Amino acid sequence: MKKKISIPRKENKNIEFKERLLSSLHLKENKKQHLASQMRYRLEIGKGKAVYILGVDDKGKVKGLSEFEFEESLNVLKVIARENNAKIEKVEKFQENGKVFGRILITKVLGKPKKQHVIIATAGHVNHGKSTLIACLMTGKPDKNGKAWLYLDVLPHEIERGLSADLHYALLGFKNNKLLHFKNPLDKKERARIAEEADKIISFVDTVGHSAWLYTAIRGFVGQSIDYGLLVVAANDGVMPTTKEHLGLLLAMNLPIIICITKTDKVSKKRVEEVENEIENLLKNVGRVPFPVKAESDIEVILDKLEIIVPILKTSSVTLEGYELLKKLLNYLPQKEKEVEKPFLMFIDRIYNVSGVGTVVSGTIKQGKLKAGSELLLGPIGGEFKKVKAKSIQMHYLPLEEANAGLVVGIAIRGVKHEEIKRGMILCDASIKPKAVKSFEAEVLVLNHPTRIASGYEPVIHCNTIAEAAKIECLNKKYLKAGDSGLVRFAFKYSSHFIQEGDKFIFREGKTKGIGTVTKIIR
Ligand SMILES: Nc1nc2c(ncn2[C@@H]2O[C@H](COP(=O)(O)OP(=O)(O)OP(=O)(O)O)[C@@H](O)[C@H]2O)c(=O)[nH]1
Ligand SMILES: [Mg+2]
Repeated sequence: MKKKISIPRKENKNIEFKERLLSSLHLKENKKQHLASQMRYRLEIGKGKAVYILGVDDKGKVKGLSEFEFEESLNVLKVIARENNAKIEKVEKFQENGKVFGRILITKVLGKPKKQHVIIATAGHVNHGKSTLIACLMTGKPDKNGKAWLYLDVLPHEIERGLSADLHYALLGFKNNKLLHFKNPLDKKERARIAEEADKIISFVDTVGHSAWLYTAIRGFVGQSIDYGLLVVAANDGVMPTTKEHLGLLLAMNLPIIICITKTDKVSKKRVEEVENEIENLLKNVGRVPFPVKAESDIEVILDKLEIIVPILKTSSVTLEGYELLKKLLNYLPQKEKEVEKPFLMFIDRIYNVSGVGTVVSGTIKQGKLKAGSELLLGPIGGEFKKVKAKSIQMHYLPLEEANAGLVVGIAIRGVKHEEIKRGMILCDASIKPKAVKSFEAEVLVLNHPTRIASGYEPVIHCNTIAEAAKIECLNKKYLKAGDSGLVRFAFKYSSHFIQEGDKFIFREGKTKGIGTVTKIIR
């Protein structure tokens, strides 16, 4: 063991200080992913090499560890390195006053890394540039003629009116920290190639801003198991009613949020700052911390704090201002915890009839993993679950033999008629023993209501991909006003659905909005 070490005075570039790493804390899925992101960042800056100084605090002060603590920390680093397809190359151990500290060199391993996957839903007022932003990220080219949104809005009535009217899925792929650009985002072969080549995939769920389709936006936020919300605010209009409404919904789902001010090319610098202030005030009022991202080094600071901190970036799809920073942020965005070990479960979002393939259902895998060829259950169909077979699986047009929780997939199924399947039904492993639920109890919070909610009131419930009217019975209070919380019983009006204790949902009717958590299944 060496006696002396010259440790760098502070963290910078590819050097990271860590006082101590505990398996019980730092290997928990969320924490692990944050540390993995941080290492990914250090490795990129160090061109495949990162240096970790163990036993030293953030400020560079030597704290020292016991032999046991040092070995444990080293083991944690090993696991984190593996997440990044990297390994511990060299360990130098030093001693000071009977305590150990050390310098660990981590290097990238060549070969195919583990694929990372993140799902982001866009949010924001109509025409504020959600679809354009995604399209320009995909092509890497400025939107010179204002037509880039056509890569997302492909339905005839969307093209005609220039408005998004349904959810659209898009894909960004990073390989070795570089964004893989599309020649044509509509080309299915190109999509499949990028999905295959990328070591990090971002699936975008592009939602809609027009208030007439609020239910579709909610389906985007609630039904697709999303990891982050990307809220856009156009610099000319500033914060609009839908901006606030969508922000409220993302917060209700407890999602980390990224904000892009768009269309900065259209207004003066002063106006952009005004809008930035407006956004900052809005965030402070809802208990999140705004953080204007100005340089690459800002990204590193916020990566493990996105539950509270909201990065704000200034962008233009005409000049591509802000895109480099946005791409960096997206590349390092930590993957979220997924329940891969549980039995397979997916809520069906869309149903297609594909010629030559048959019935295909799509959605985001909520938990577990699926192997092509598996026997599954689908329903409830008239209160029952039917046996089906998953013939094949695709992700962004790329055929897969197996797919894990968090992936947006299309699954070709056999065993049930196309017309019998509805959005909101599930596809699951039989071990779940699913039951159809007609009635349940929930703890709710009323966000907005003009008067008072009493028993008999019938809002629409949005839970996973389910959207159906349900009758309320107030259990512990006679009435619920805006801002009130209480215990209620819901009874679906028409069908029964697969609902589980702990499920979060949004309920809504006209201007009324509330959130809830299922506390008890009644059936
Ligand atoms: N000048 C300028 N125009 C932009 C920018 N981003 C979007 N636009 C234009 O704004 C209009 C609306 O853009 P979209 O991307 O369709 O907006 P959206 O938010 O997806 O709209 P909905 O999905 O209908 O809610 C289009 O005409 C775009 O060309 C920008 O950064 N600068
Ligand atoms: Mg759009």
